[in-house]
Amino acid sequence: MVVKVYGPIRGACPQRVLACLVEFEVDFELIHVDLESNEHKQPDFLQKQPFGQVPIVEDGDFRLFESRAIIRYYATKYANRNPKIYGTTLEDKALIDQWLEVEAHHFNDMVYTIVLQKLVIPKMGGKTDFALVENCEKKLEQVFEVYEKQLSNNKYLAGDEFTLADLSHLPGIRYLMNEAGLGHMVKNKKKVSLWWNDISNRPAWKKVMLLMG
Ligand SMILES: N[C@@H](CCC(=O)N[C@@H](CS)C(=O)NCC(=O)O)C(=O)O
Repeated sequence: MVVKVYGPIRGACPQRVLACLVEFEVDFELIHVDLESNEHKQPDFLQKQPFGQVPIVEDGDFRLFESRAIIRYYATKYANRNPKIYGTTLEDKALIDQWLEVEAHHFNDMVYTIVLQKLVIPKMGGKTDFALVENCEKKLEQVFEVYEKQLSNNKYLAGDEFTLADLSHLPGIRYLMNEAGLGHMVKNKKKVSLWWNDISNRPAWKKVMLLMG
């Protein structure tokens, strides 16, 4: 069964899902959703995703939104293909979930606001709130300090295996390194930088990057 993934390939949240599907060798079809023409706010789309956001997956009759719920679903569904990516014990899973929550609430909240303020708002003719950007960059720096410490004692965020917690950071860090012009935040931290080099060189992520073109 080919999984349908709705979303633009450039979107960070769709990329999180694609990285996971490629890791698990799940066949998918990407269905482009044009955010610029507000396709995601039209009644047809809102019927599938009531908040008008991407991504959504359709797997036969089963439909799911929220990128982190989607990656947990596929990591559980295909656990036999890569058991370590979402842990094999209750405690491993709990630690992976802990770092997934850190990614969603400490890391992503800051990256999302920075990208919105620096890239999206000006494109729509609005003005960047530079004080807000500065505040987010300060908070993000603190997050990276925590990561530096964690990665000094562990190869990956949740231990010595690559997990969903690491995977979930790929799209956000890619934005920071590229469009947001904040690559120094990663490169200045020895362990974070090594970690990024490692996870961004995984064949699955490279395939997603090829799709992005
Ligand atoms: N928590 C959601 C966030 C989804 C989200 O913010 N998607 C963005 C693209 S990465 C979007 O649809 N933006 C357009 C909008 O919110 O109107 C998830 O992880 O799936």
